[in-house]
Amino acid sequence: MKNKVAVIMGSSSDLDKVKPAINVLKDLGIAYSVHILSAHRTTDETIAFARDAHKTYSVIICAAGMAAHLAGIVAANTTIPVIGIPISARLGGMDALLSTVQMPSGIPVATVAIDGAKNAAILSAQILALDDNTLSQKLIQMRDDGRKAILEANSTITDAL
Ligand code: RP5
Repeated sequence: MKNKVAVIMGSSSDLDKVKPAINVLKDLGIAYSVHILSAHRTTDETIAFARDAHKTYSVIICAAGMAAHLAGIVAANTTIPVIGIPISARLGGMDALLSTVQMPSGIPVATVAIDGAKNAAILSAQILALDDNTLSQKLIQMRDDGRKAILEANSTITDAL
């Protein structure tokens, strides 16, 4: 499996909400590249990217807001896994959530929460970790760090209030 994730967003205005995904990929040492491509404004380029993606990437993360068709149009043009991040540009992100998650049968998009960029990167890492034991160990460590952070918060919350 090629150890590379493509992160695509529909507009440069999405970047701040996508950065947590990029930070996770960096922290886990996963090779990635970042792209701005729009389902509606660069349709031909987006489809061309998706059709060639299997040559370079193992997973594609697509972030878009409003009528968020980016993940869907990418998924329709590749068989590598596509993870969708609905971005909260308008309507609290419900518009993007439904546009991303409500795919017809046969063309799945693995959709994370509204602005759930971090989970998109973790899910992509879990896919890559299927045949990468080093990455798998890093994910186990990340889970353990999360567990310890909650236990630490639990042990101090009463005294803090
Ligand atoms: C979507 O429309 C983008 O993903 C962005 O979330 C939203 C607004 O885009 P801009 O008008 O800021 O370029 O396609």
